[in-house]
Parts: sequence; C-alpha cells; structure tokens
Amino acid sequence: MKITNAKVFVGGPGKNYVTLKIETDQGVYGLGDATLNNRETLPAAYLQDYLIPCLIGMDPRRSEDIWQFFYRGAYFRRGPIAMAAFGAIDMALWDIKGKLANMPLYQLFGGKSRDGALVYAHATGADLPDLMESIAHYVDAGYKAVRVQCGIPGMPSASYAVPETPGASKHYITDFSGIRPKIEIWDTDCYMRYMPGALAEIRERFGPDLKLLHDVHHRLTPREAAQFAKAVEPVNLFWLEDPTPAEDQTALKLIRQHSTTPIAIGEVFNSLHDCQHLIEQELIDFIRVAVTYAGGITHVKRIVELAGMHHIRTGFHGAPSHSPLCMAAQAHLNAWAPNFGIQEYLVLGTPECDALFPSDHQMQDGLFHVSDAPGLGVDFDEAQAARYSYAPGSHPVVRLQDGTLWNY
Ligand code: KDG
Ligand code: MG
Repeated sequence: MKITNAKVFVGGPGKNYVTLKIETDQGVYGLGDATLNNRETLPAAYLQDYLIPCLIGMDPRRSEDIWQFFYRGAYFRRGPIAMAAFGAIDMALWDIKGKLANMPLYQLFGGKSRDGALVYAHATGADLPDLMESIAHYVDAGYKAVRVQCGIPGMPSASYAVPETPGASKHYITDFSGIRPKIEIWDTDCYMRYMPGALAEIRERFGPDLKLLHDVHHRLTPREAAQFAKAVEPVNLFWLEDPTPAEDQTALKLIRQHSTTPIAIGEVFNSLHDCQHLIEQELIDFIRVAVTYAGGITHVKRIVELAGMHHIRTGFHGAPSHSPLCMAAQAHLNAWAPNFGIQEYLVLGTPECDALFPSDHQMQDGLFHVSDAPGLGVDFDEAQAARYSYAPGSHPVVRLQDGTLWNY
C-alpha cells in the first residue's frame, strides 16, 4: 500500500483551518489538521515544501516509522510549526488505519472507557452581571462545566477573552481585520483585587455542583499566582489554568507549596519533553496539550500515558481556532483515556462548518459522544473548501499601563 498524493487546504468559515488530505493507491484517504492559530501558513508550508515530497510512496500503515522519520530526520526537533505538520500527517495516517480496520479510532486505542466525555464551555462577560448571564445560558443548555472570564473594574481595556461591552461580539480572541494586533492593557493589581471575589459570587449563585474553570492566561508572576491560587481555594475550582507563563516550570513549585487549587497547563506545549518535568514532579493536575500541535495522536498518546502514571488527567486544548478534525482526534482519545479529565469545547456546529467537515459526532447535555464511523469519523468536502481562503488575523498583544510588554 502506498501514499500517492497529499494536499493542503488553508481556510474555513471565519477560521484559517489547515487541513491535510492524504490519498492512497487503494482509494482510502486520511484527513489531518495542522491549524496553528495566527501562524497558519507556516505548518502548511512545512508540509508542502518539506514533508509531502518525502511522504509520496511511503506505506501509510507504518505511522510510527513515518513519525520517527520526520521527527528524527528534521535534525532541528520540536517546535509548534514542525509538530503541527507532523501532527497532521500522523492524524491522517491514523484515520487511514481506522478506515482499513473498519473501526472508530477509540477501538484501536483499547476501546471506550466512558460513553460521553465531559466538556466545558466558555462563559464570558464584560462585567460580572454579563458573565452571570453567559454562565446561566450554558447551564440552561445542559453544560456541567464552564470556564468563566470576566471584565475587571478599573482595567483600562478588556481582560483576557472578554468583550469590551456587555452583550458585544464574542469574537474576542482572533481579530481577522489584519496582521497588526490590537493592544490590550493589563493591570495585575485590579485583577488580584477583583477576580477572587467575583469567582466566589459565581460559586454562590450557581451552587456547588457546577464545575468552574478559570484561565489566567499566563498573566501572573509565580508569587502572585501562588497568592491567587490560595485566595480562590474556597471557590473549589475544577481548575486554574496557565497561572504563569508556561516556559518557567519552576514557578509551579511555588504555587503547589501554597495551594491545593488544581492547576492546568500545557496548551502551548508541543512535545512530551515540554510536559515531562511538570508531570513527573506532579506539579500540575491537568495536561492541556492539543493533538494538532503536539505531534499528533502517536505523540499525545505517550503524553497521556505518562500523565496517567502521575495522577494527572487530560484537559485537551479546544480553542475557537481548533478544527473539527483535531476535536475528533481528541474525542477518540477522550473516549479511551483511563485518565480523561475534561475537554474544552466551543460549539463548532455552524451550518458552514458542518458542510465543510460532515460528521456524526454529537454533543448532548454537556457530554461529547464520539461517532462509530471508521477512523476519525469526520469527512472533508473539497467543493466547500474551494469557497474559503487564508484570511490574515491576530490575537491581541498585551502591555502594562506604563507601556511594558506583557504576556498575552
Ligand atoms: O491562540 C490562542 C488561543 O488558543 C488561546 O488564547 C486559547 O487560552 C486559550 C484557551 O484556553 O482556549
Ligand atoms: Mg487557555
């Protein structure tokens, strides 16, 4: 069996999905996702210029050897661009494997460990009443877990992932009006003064059962993060995400020494080696990698298994930019993983998106039910894809009030 052709598509309805289609001499094809938010053309070029010319003629069933060939063969290993490109190939090869076996992917991993996988939605508000309304909306829709992000009084511009004014557009992460980022102004004092109390009010209003998550988005120093994690302990968060910039892994030790609030980290990690220290030292509770840019199913499965040995559960990244293909790959891992925690899930099901990526995966009552179709269980309509092209965009860049550049 041989790979005969591979094509890359960039575009989508309001998104820049990077989709790989690998074709074989037996008519079976596989689909993979290489979407890297705000840098989408780079994994596409890596695939087109370096990987696809080598891929043609390879046996698609040898997914492990193909992964090693590209990873070891690159010499300059790791990095989100390369790992997203390898990830797309790996995802497509697993899709082919599932189709050849006539089985959904979760069966190839070891079968289902659960029927529906818990997901969390994003509630957001320009202020606390606006956020309360947004949370109520998701609770009414059956969600059992909600990430809560709130505008902060005194903050000169919107804080992470919140609209400027109540009820305003929720397109707050990527702005597709061009490459030049919008500037947001961050004030740690305002945040530290306001957010713990706001989280306590949310808990008071929605009761003990709703799972509450909060994303600090790398904005605090280790000492501030330790103070914050300790202050919010009575709220009983499901997790506190990215309290500090993820590259300084020693920071997590200070947080652990001061608080038992569960910590989730890893959405910017792209390899097992980025996760290894935090997992082995048991400094986190949830690992947040994405199958797309952490090297595909083959590599992420290794991360999940290492995490499982250290009581760490999964909480895969599933931001608005994530393609239905990545979400499907993660859904199959979520159905199988003995140490599954939760899945970030932002409703992908617009009619345009469903037409581009038809599938039978279902969301019901806050649980994701993976379909039994062979492989990933998602198709790709090339005629629909022809309607879209790359649209330059950027998420904001953050400065402090005095102009100092800060972490987005
Ligand atoms: O591109 C950046 C987004 O993926 C990020 O802001 C999303 O933090 C995020 C999350 O938790 O989904
Ligand atoms: Mg995050």
